[in-house]
Amino acid sequence: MFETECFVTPADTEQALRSDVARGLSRMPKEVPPKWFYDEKGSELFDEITRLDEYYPTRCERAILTKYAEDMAKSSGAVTLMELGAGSGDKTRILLDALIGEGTLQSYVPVDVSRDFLLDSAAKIAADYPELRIHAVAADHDRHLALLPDGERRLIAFLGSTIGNMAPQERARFLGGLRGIMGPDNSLLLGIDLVKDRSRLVRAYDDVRGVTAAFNLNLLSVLNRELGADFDPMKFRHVAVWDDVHERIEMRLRSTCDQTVVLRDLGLKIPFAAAEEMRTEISSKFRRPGVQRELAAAGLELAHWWGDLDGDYAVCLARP
Ligand code: AVJ
Repeated sequence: MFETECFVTPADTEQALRSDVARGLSRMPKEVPPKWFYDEKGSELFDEITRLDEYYPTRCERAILTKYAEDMAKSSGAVTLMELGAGSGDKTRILLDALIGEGTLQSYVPVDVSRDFLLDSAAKIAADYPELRIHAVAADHDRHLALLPDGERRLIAFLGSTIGNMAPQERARFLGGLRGIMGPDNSLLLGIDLVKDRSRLVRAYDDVRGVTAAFNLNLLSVLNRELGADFDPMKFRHVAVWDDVHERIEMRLRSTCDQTVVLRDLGLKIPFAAAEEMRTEISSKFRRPGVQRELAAAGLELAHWWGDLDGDYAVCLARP
């Protein structure tokens, strides 16, 4: 079996949702953070997205890990692998196998904000890697970095280019927080989606089958269920646009008419004008010099960069 530690509670999660939504819907433009996409339906839809032809990041990252995992293992020499956003899938296993093959790995610390998903992932890994010490931690990497267990020669993996969901200031705070918990023998492995042809980027977030549209609209069902809201998904449209200034995809939900939405549990009545858009996610895309600068500003040195042949995606290793 495996150890578990829990820093997020249902009450804590509910409070975080309430304050995120109350604050976000009072902003102009309105916005709701993407962390709330991932209820059970949202997680299933995201899994489906990762298999779409248009959505290249997952398969690009998997191919890079498959090709260079041994180099990553040699470069890190990790005794502990900590994964922010616990996988149970093939990418986690590629890293575990390479680190075990290097003869250094002793423990795996999956970290995820969803306790159920975390325990399910950890159980699957524990079954397949009985020799590993597994310490599953239910925590929110936005708030609990300093509480995470320490680890000698630790490799912290933050894959999927999920760092792209953060705006620059948030990234600076997050990278600074990571630097704050990294000892001199720790390293950071980051998945990085790169700037590319605008039409490919938009298609990756607005697929022809409408899976991403369903993923985006599912957020309204989450808010209806968790906050007693009366969003009508038929009165919103999925929008994915490329913001050339900030070099990021933005996903939004556009109101099709003048309407008012009641969020009973927050005591709010929120007006939406026809064509008004509520932002639900940013997915920043990166260039290597910019990544180097952001890591350096956080006190981290870009030590390795493993890219795919088409220049679509990269996985990099950074050290204090
Ligand atoms: C899981 C956050 C990396 O931003 O590409 C996929 C989520 N959103 N399709 C991303 C997502 C729309 C994904 N991350």
